[in-house]
Amino acid sequence: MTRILSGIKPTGQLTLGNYIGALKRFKDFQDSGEVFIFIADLHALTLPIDPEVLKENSRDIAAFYLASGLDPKKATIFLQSSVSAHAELNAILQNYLYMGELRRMTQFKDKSAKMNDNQIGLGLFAYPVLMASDILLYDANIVPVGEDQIQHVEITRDLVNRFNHRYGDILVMPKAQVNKVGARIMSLSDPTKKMSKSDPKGDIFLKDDMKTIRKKIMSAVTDLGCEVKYDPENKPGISNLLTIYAALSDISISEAEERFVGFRYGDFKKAVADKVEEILGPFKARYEEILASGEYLEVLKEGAKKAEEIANVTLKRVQKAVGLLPIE
Ligand code: ATP
Ligand code: LTN
Repeated sequence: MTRILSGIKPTGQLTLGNYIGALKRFKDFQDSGEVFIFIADLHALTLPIDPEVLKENSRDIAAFYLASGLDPKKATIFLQSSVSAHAELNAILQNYLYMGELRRMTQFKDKSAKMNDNQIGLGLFAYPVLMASDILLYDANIVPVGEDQIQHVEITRDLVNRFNHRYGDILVMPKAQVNKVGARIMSLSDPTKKMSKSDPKGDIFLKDDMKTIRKKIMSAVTDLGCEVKYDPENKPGISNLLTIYAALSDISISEAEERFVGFRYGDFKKAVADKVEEILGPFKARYEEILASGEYLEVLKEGAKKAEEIANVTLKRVQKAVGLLPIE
């Protein structure tokens, strides 16, 4: 059976970009494969974060996972830090990715750009090693992510080739899978930049109230001209809104374009706001309920048990392959 794995790091409040690029899609896999969805809390430590904020963000993501339609009977939902095999595999795999290739990672370059060497933690630099460990522990075949994470899955693939070449057929080759529509949602205030939870300008947060969300959409930056047309180069603002509408309606960009022929920008924005409200309204209500009930705690406990069983099998296989002496 196909294994699907993905995670979100609890570094900040989740955005509409996280919802469209990742969260919304996870449930689609749970009837056709074995799904592992986790909260990448160890990854959240790669940049300074307040402990209380980290805890709150982690709870939020757990509740958002359940609100998105993930069913804990079908999908294994867990915290990265509660399965120690992630850290143990990391300790082995860090020897099979090299400084030169890690230094070329776009995420590392972006996040470290404004820091000097005495501020950049080793974890930020070695981020892809832990991410590779997350993926490889579960023999994942498919990794659904937004566009920005493709590079990290690619370096995981390089690692698999290198490792298997040396030790035989030990690790399973994963593949990134990105959305056809909405792999990169842009900021509403600067549509040339990714909507990102750690750079919250022009973001729609999933925890914003509906009124605020509508206001943000109505004041989104648009472009010269008056035609609602998909043209990311010349009309990045309108193209971004069209992408949001199409992704949330599960239609193609050209179908979305057809719906808005002859619309003024203002009316088009109102239709986008209505669509966002139609989808996020019930989703947010479910999230509130789940958070208040505390049911996510039991889900995370059960998830950790199931995840651990599978992860430990892979860990043993890797330990044996590299020559760590088995004593059982
Ligand atoms: P940070 O700002 O802390 O780097 P982020 O908002 O980029 O965070 P991640 O935790 O890195 O969020 O991403 C969770 C998932 O959401 C990943 O699969 C990522 O590719 C996806 N994602 C993040 N931002 C967007 C976006 N703007 N459009 C589409 N997908 C996105
Ligand atoms: N790096 C990812 C979060 C993440 C992840 C993973 C995604 C950590 N480990 C394994 C997929 C598979 C991010 O920033 N979104």
